[in-house]
Amino acid sequence: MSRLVLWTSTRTTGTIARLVLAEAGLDHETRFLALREGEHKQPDFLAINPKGQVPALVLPDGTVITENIAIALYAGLAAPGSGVMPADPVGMARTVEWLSWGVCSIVSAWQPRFMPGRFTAGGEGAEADVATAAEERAAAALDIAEAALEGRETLLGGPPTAADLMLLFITTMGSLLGIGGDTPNLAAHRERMAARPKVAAILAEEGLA
Ligand SMILES: N[C@@H](CCC(=O)N[C@@H](CS)C(=O)NCC(=O)O)C(=O)O
Repeated sequence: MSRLVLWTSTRTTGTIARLVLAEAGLDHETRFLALREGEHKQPDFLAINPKGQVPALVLPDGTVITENIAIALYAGLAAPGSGVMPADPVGMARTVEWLSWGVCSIVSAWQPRFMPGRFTAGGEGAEADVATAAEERAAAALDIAEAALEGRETLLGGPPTAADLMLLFITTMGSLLGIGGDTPNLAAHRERMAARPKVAAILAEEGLA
């Protein structure tokens, strides 16, 4: 294998890694798994990523990198001029700060919204309460990004980074599902990011345009 291989699934957090690799300009092959069919839990894929999750990036020497933040760091260092990960220490720290916010405060916070039964022992109305609380937590976190974008085109105020790509994914999914991401600055940010040619192509392919 001489190219990078990205294992992903459409309309999942694997899309973030797809966007990052594309904007980094790293030559790679994209392989899709059907999560609904459980392909990510089959032995062949578990041998690649024992977590049974996408994204997973396989390097030509067989090294496997999982977790969006790690993949973004790899892409930034492998394609230093691309800007997906700023080279200055503060810029890099800020980018990782936003990436971590995206994974922990939004993507993870949303999970109980979609599978409330996994987060409560039950009782009348418990699942609805869990789902509502999840949505409220994520909405409060999205307000942080809305405020940060006041008077700025990107989260760091400079060229777009991996953090902006993650935010684009979050607000695209949030808007699609009606659970946030449509406040003025977030909507304008999404529109700007979605107009980038490589981003637009991926969003169109995944039915997210
Ligand atoms: N912390 C991971 C999250 C990865 C993740 O949750 N992937 C989901 C797709 S949205 C997945 O593969 N879920 C299948 C499962 O956990 O069974 C990251 O940021 O990459």
